[in-house]
Amino acid sequence: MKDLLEKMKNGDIKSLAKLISYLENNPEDRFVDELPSKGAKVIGFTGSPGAGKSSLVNAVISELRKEGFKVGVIAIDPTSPFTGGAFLGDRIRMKSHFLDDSVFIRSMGSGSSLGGLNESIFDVIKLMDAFGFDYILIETVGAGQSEVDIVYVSDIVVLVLSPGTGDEIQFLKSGIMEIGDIYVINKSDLEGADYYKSRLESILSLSDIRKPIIKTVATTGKGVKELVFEIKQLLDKFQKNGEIKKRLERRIKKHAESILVRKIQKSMEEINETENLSKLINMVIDNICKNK
Ligand SMILES: Nc1nc2c(ncn2[C@@H]2O[C@H](COP(=O)(O)OP(=O)(O)OP(=O)(O)O)[C@@H](O)[C@H]2O)c(=O)[nH]1
Ligand SMILES: [Mg+2]
Repeated sequence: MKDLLEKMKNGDIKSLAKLISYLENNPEDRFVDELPSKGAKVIGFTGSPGAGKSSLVNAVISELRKEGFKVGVIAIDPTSPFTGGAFLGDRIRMKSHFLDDSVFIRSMGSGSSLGGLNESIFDVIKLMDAFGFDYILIETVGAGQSEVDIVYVSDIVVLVLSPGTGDEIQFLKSGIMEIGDIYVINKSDLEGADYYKSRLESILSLSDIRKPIIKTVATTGKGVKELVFEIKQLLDKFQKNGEIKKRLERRIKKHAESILVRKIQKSMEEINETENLSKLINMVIDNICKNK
């Protein structure tokens, strides 16, 4: 383990991959907590299935690479039968970066305890940060709870929309609109993109939401430079006004919560007390303290 860590710190990407696998199987081992942060920026990409998240992440990687940044990518790999094909699609859309040593793409299963995200995502982010990636891009599944939970792991959330889908109404109802810090209207080469943008603006003004809206064509890279610029501007603003720190604290709390929930669930399975509520609670607490 020490060996792997040393190698990883020296930029060995295979050791990073091995450590991630180890962590996924041994969440109790907290060695990552000792690793110092190198200040990687975590950007979440969320939105409807097929909106173009993978294509956009791919284009953002290209833009960041042009500027010499190292980029780590986490693609949440859906285990649901409805979206089972998406993972392969994600990898195919990002394949132009497979031979680039400064880009590392990792898939992760979607979780059960923490909504749509796997608990180990927190540690994978820490490892990627310690490895020295400047940016860590996370793509969510595009359906369900992972959309909402992305907010707990990201410094900034990019919400990817596409014209003609009507999903903005759905997002508004489910609170997803609020978690987006930047809205992207992708597929803006399609007919109706301008109409979609003005409709979006009027819906947002009714809800008093004021966020940057950027039009992109992920497949050609159009608008992506502007998006990256906007991301950097916002990161800078959030750094100065304390928002990044607040979000990091929220991330740590959520991580602690997910570890505790898992411990509680495990204890519950081990204890056969069902008659007395207080006794059960005390036994679970004792058990957790004992197995700390
Ligand atoms: N015309 C057009 N097509 C696009 C654009 N961006 C992506 N697409 C296409 O839209 C389809 C879905 O793109 P993906 O990038 O896989 O979308 P996604 O949101 O990652 O999809 P899931 O991961 O399956 O939810 C693909 O056929 C892309 O080529 C765009 O800007 N314009
Ligand atoms: Mg995708």
